[in-house]
Amino acid sequence: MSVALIWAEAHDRIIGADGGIPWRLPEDMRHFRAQTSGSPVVMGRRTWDSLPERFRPLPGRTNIVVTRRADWAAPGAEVAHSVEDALAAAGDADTVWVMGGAQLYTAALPLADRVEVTEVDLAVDGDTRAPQLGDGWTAEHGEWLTSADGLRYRFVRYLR
Ligand code: NAP
Ligand code: VY7
Repeated sequence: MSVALIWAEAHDRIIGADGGIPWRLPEDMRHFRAQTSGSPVVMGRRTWDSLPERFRPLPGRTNIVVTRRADWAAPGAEVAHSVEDALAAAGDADTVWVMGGAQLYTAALPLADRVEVTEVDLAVDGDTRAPQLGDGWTAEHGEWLTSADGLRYRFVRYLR
């Protein structure tokens, strides 16, 4: 099984603010949906809470939520109490996607062989940052693109 991480980051690796994502980039949401469709997704409980209710669970994917709370449950969510439990819940899927947030990325990074980063060319305040990948990764950089709103972004794939 491949363990893949996927996030979108602004300048200074900012990925979140006040429990949400501090920009709107529909092109990235489509990229996220296309990448993860048909595969299990693993997320931290705060990221589950950040999804608008009408998108929970994310359709077409087994949604596995990691929490330390013994009594936590939500309709459409499979509960796991560690990253290892979450990967076991993913069964024999080819790829399991860790979709955030920062706590989950940090916990899953040692197990990951692939990271899909959307770089957003935006300086924005936030309170949550993506982890630094460290050495040993090979990067493939996509071309810079411009969204319908005028925001510049590109897709970068890291493999090891
Ligand atoms: P998070 O990683 O989504 O969730 C943290 C929670 O996960 C913890 O409070 C705990 O839940 C549980 N948890 C963490 N580590 C655990 C472990 N080892 N074992 C068991 N449970 C564990 O939270 P976050 O780091 O604060 O990230 C949320 C922010 O990131 C939001 O602003 C969100 O919008 C943003 N985000 C951005 C992107 C992006 O691509 N830009 C993607 C996803 C999320 P309990 O408290 O229930 O025990
Ligand atoms: C998380 C949403 C958040 C707010 C409103 C709608 C990359 C992203 C994430 C996480 C962007 C989100 C959504 C978007 C996905 C839709 C459902 C509605 C779907 C990540 N690169 N970008 N993120 N949804 N982990 N990595 O926007 O979701 O997939 O069906």
